[in-house]
Amino acid sequence: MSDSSPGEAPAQGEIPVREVLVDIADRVATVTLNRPAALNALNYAIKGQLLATFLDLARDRSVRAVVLTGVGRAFSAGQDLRERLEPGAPPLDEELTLRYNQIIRAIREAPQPVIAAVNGVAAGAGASLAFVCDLRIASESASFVLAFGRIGLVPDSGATWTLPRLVGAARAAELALLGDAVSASDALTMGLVSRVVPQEMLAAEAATMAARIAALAPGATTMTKHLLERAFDHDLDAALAAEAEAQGIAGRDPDHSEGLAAFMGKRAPRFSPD
Ligand code: LHQ
Repeated sequence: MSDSSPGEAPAQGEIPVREVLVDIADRVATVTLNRPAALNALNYAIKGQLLATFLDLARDRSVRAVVLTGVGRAFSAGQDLRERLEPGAPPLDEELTLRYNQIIRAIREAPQPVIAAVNGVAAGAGASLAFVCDLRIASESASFVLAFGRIGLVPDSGATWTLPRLVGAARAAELALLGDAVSASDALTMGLVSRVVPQEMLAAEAATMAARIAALAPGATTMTKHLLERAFDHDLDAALAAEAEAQGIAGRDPDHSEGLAAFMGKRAPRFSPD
């Protein structure tokens, strides 16, 4: 367990033996990338721990929201490029299939909404990680860099799928092909993030957002996440049908009765108490 917050070093006295720190409190999991000396570049250890963490969290129904962030001045600089130069480094298609793609799917398929609290630069697959989250908030010092082209690669880890959905085809093409850094304020303008806050406010902002989500009815929240994911793949008829099916399930959930009772009683609802 760690008390570290976005952009802050682990608590004094704590030995940062893990590349991914996980703190669970009040139904919220905070997952923190912890290789600050390498700008949280993604090596085998961090990728393995990140996948294991999200698979574990998916099974933990007491966790209702997840915050993903980084220690230090970066969210993540993407693939650890030094690791790519090691003898025996696997081919990139294998690396993606065995590691990155599984992490991306685990975040996407997680029952909990995942909030990226982008505390600094997010480059390459580090940007892709942020893009696949359900919500993105950024500190004023955050930036996004589609750095793939600079090293002769294509955007990966879902970025060719997520980015056009987030910012539209024209901006996605410019970001992917030119690879210019996008500042936090430009990211806000183009809808790549939904909020920008001063660095010192990022942890509190993410925690408040996560706590609000954690207080909602979990079944409906999970279904809302997954309905929104399908928004750009469905036609209207399919979306209406999917909403009706999900609403049928939500309507039979005791949390709906609790919500109605709370409204009528002019009190706050107590959804799915543990
Ligand atoms: C790093 C890295 C890094 C190792 C900074 N690795 N050490 C690729 C292949 C395989 C499969 C799947 O997918 C992918 C997708 C990708 O992610 S491709 C894109 C990989 N990432 C990049 O190309 C970004 C490389 N980094 C940068 O361009 C810069 O470092 C950024 C713009 C992130 C930050 O710039 P600065 O603020 O000027 O920091 P810096 O460059 O001085 O870096 C600080 C340290 O972090 C430095 O180490 P050192 O020992 O010299 O202090 C860097 O070497 C290290 N670092 N990124 N990806």
